[in-house]
Amino acid sequence: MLARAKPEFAIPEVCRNFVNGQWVISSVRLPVINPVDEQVLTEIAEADTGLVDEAVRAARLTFEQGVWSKLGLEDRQKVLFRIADLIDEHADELAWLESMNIGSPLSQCRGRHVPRAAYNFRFFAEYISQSRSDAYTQLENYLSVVTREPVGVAALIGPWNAPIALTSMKIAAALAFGNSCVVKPSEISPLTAVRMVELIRDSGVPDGVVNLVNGSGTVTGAALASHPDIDVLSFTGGTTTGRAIMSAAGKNLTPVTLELGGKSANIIFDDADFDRALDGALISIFSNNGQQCLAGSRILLQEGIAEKFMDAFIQRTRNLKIGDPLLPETEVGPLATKQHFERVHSFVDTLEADGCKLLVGGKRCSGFDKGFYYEPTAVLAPDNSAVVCQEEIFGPFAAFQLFKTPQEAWDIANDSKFGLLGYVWTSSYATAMAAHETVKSGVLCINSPIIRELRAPFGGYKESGVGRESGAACEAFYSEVKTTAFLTGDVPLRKLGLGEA
Ligand code: TXE
Repeated sequence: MLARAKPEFAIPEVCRNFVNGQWVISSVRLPVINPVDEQVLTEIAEADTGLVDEAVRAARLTFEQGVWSKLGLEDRQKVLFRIADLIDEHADELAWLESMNIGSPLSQCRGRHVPRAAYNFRFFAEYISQSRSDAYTQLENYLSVVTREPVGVAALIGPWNAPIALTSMKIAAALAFGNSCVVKPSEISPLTAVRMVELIRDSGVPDGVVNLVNGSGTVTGAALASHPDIDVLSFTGGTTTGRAIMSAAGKNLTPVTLELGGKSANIIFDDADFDRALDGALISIFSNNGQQCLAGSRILLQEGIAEKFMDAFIQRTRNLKIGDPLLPETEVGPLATKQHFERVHSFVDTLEADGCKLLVGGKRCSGFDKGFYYEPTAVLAPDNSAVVCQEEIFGPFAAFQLFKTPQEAWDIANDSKFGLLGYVWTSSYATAMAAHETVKSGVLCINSPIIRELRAPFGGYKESGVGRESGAACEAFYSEVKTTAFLTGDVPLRKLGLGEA
């Protein structure tokens, strides 16, 4: 067996708040639990309404002073590239912190999540150098110029399932377009956000431009979402929380983007490349311990390959290496929290009433005294009305269904309150085109697991979200557009008030 990564990096005794360039503690402490041994890993010092207000005021002040918002483009780019470089330099540490905190395999944190965080900063640094403005000359005697300005103060509320990859996207975009921000990581997973904010400070972002507040959703998150001096709010998390945040922000007419849950269909046709589709299905449901919004959690199989596919899938699922996420060979680690473990397991209770057959898993992993280890699970559902086909489980839990015709597959795929991703595996160009025209999801992958192209919008239809994230979508969200009309010719004006009284 390969050696467990040494605990060679430090975990802070308490995760503090970063407000106006100062690390600030508070008396209310919340524990952060290690999902492997269920012990307290560290604590967060919760920011109350007053501290959230201070953070917003610091962001506002720096924004108005222009220390970042008016910095020249090349200087801003240099800082963003420096952040990316620092993330790369500290990649081992960041991956270790992430893995310790949420239980995702270290190999996945180091191989995908942390490099993605660095790439987010590089991508937006490069993107802003290509920004363009529009000018309209069609109206005689006028030149109308459209320019973009930073919008102001951005509230960035992050999730726990892939904190560094997802929260860095928000910070990178907000900063790139010249904004100040207040970041609130999930109370479950603050470690990489705290470390990343230190690196952001070290890279030369002026004090007060990036602030961080730790705490629960109901105290810190709610104070931030309802703050009247926030200009935009970007959130990734659950649909129920998304509704609460949008309502709170709506009272102040604060625009929001919401990246919410999913119940994505992974549709596999008889003519698919069997081995690739099998690899893709396993990756889509078991990566990141199944805790990902983009999971292909409904696997729809055409009848001709269904039996062979399920057999192979079950076999590979049984072979998955479950264990300590710091071990290099681990493919599936523990779920992030006890509460989440219980929620995932609760779906097993729905199977009998819905006529579903448990194929593999469905229980706590044996062989672990401690830790939120859940057996990778697959069930066969008789139809799409089963609870496990409708609700986002957000764990290593796949629900198979069978179909005969492409139309049946599209109907099942679209029979969902969500619409984040779709996956289709086929060798038929016509079937791929039909999927493109029919599947109602914000992103569709043909013959591939998720590929996140940052230039292209990411986000969902229906209850999977509001708005999109990408270069252009973030530019639109994190900036205000201004149209300035210049008079260029001789235009006589109507003369009011010259008539007889
Ligand atoms: O996340 P929440 P939870 C889904 C998944 C999961 C479910 C619930 O199905 O089981 O959501 O997860 C902050 N005002 N996803 O409850 O509540 C909170 O502190 C302001 C999908 O753990 O959505 C945290 O920082 N903020 C997903 C953030 O919101 C509030 C990722 C996310 O927490 C708040 C995670 C409030 N009233 C879960 N309440 C994805 N889309 O990838 C909470 N928060």
